Amino acid sequence: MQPKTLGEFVIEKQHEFPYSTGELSSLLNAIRLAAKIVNHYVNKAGLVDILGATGEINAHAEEQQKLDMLANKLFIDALINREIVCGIASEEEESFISIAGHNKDNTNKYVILIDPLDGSSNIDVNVSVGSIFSIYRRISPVGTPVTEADFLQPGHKQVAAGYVIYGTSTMLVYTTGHGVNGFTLNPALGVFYLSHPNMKFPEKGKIYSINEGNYVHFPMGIKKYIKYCQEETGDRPCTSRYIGSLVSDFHRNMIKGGVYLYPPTSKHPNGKLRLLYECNPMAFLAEQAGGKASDGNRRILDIEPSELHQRVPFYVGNKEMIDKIEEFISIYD
Ligand code: AHM
Ligand code: MG
Repeated sequence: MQPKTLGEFVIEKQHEFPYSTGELSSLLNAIRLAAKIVNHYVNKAGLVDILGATGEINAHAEEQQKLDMLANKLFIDALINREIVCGIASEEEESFISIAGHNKDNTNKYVILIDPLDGSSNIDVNVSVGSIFSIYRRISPVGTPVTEADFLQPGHKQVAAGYVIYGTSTMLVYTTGHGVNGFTLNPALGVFYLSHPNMKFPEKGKIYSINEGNYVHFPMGIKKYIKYCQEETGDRPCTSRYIGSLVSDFHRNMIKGGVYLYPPTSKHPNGKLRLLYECNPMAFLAEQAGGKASDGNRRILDIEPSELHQRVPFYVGNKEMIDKIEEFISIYD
């Protein structure tokens, strides 16, 4: 039997939301379209002039890559054109965009936060990158311009979250709080098919993913944890795998079992990853797949955000392994 398409799946699952008006389904369909458009360009990188840096610096004082900026524009355009959200915040934009402010008739109730192209240091070398999205119900009144508070909600309030991975194949993986499902793009047809239903972390994990080049700057608990992973005992030593692209590292670890770590370093004393665009959506997916996400002491999804581009230390993956990381942090830091 032909597997379900993403479009069919979204409609079939609409009943999981009581009083659903179909708005979230339409939004997921707009993301599906944006993902296909970005995929089209990512696949052409190298053939057209979209590799390299723009010469501009983004909201985080990092060099912007051309493909970063293009993906940002493509996502924002796809969402604005379909008039399906009332506000957008992007890792690449200084401030949020209020769509309700532009269009008085906009009665949409969802805001979306995106990291349009994550892992951008991998773009020029043909290694997997991804897009991440996170969706909330607005808290300000419908029909008025959105406010920053609509975006600064704790992660446990997310209505849906997911990522697109542009890898050996392109996949869209998402959750609406009823498990995690993965869809693979058939590039010949331009259709996503359900290929990974009900994704779960294996109970035991063996992979740890961390930029060990920063070792000397890690907190003592993390240094000790890495050594613990390398010891010849029980189900260890573990395997080290690090792509440097959160989406790809997370995706592999969810399928094979492992953890991703980005601790505080001297360069990034609060960690490098952004709570709203990267950590919250991945944490929601992780929990829905039986895993765990922590900043070392707290559940990521319980953190009350204070600013749009806030960074946090991030540990995500197999529950047992994250428990161990928290234990090491509590003992040594
Ligand atoms: P980006 O959003 O600028 O691409 O940065 C986020 C990325 C993650 O995908 C990745 O895991 C991490 O930064 C890699 O950082 P580093 O190069 O310091 O190891
Ligand atoms: Mg990113």
